[in-house]
Amino acid sequence: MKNRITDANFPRTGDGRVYHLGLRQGEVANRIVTVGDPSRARRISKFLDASPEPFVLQSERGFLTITGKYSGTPISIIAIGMGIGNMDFFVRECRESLDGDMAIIRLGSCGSLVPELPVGSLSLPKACVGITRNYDYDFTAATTESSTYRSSNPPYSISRLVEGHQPLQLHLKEVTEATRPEGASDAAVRADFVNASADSFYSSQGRQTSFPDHNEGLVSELLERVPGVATLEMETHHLFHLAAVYPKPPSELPLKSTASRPVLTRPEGEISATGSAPKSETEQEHSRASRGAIYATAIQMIFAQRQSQDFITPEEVVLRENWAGKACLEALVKFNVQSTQPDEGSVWA
Ligand code: R1P
Repeated sequence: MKNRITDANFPRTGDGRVYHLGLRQGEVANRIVTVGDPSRARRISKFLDASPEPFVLQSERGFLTITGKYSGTPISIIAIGMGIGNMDFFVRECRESLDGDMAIIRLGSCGSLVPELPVGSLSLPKACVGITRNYDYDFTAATTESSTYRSSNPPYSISRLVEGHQPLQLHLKEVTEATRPEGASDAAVRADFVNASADSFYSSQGRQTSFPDHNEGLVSELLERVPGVATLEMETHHLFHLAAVYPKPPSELPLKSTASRPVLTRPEGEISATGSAPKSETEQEHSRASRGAIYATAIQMIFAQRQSQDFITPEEVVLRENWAGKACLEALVKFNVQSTQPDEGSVWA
């Protein structure tokens, strides 16, 4: 950390940069594609307009932001690494660096639990559950009875469902189908499955290691308890959860051709997103409303098939990252996000 931080509640540098992503207002756009892997972000950024030259910021904590324009519309591609914690930093710090609505698509990899999604397929989950390790369970216990998963103190907790933004999901599916490349003619593109996001790649995804994780029956339990669950990864549930607890977006799809919602403005004297955090509950509520809604969806590339044990090849990864990456950019720029971000002073101006 090189610069002095001015606020312990929501740490920022004196020039308005958030603590972990390193961004300040004007460096992140209202439309965002988020990925785990920085090389995936760089690959997708090749589709951005050449002018203005995309802005690139690698934060000290490893977050990579690339902001430019796609077909003339500002858009950011942000690599966040892995896990719930990093998704939390990403959503919160971007939200506080932007006014207006946000539309976020996570483009990630995942494992498949069902034959309908072989390696190389794409799944756009309609909803997610979270799977978390229960630290109050006695992991040193000798055995795990199958009934333990449904006991009052199970080793893992499976959350209730949270939905993504369905109009954005269906719009992205349509764009993905329309941009299918040669070489992927037989790849399934599904928008009818549920995803499970786990807090570990190993234990809470039912993988067996030398640790006593008491997870032998976890995947069967998940399939039994969550109708339509088909994929496992680590971040999408938290993205959907944070979007769902923000003021609700309208249920219809605000495509660019449709009438816009009125722009929410700040009252006289309210501080901007780069100022200190509001303190009272009313102020916080207003601050959320004035920032706008969060539209969130995801597109997942099946890298691993947990039944057949197949794993994707590097060539198949490149083809799918290019395909799905371009589809995310196309879908987002056709999405009528209410931006109150001024172009003036921004990196895309
Ligand atoms: C694990 O290998 C990582 O891959 C998946 C998981 O969610 C986890 O982050 O997603 P990404 O490919 O986007 O990182």
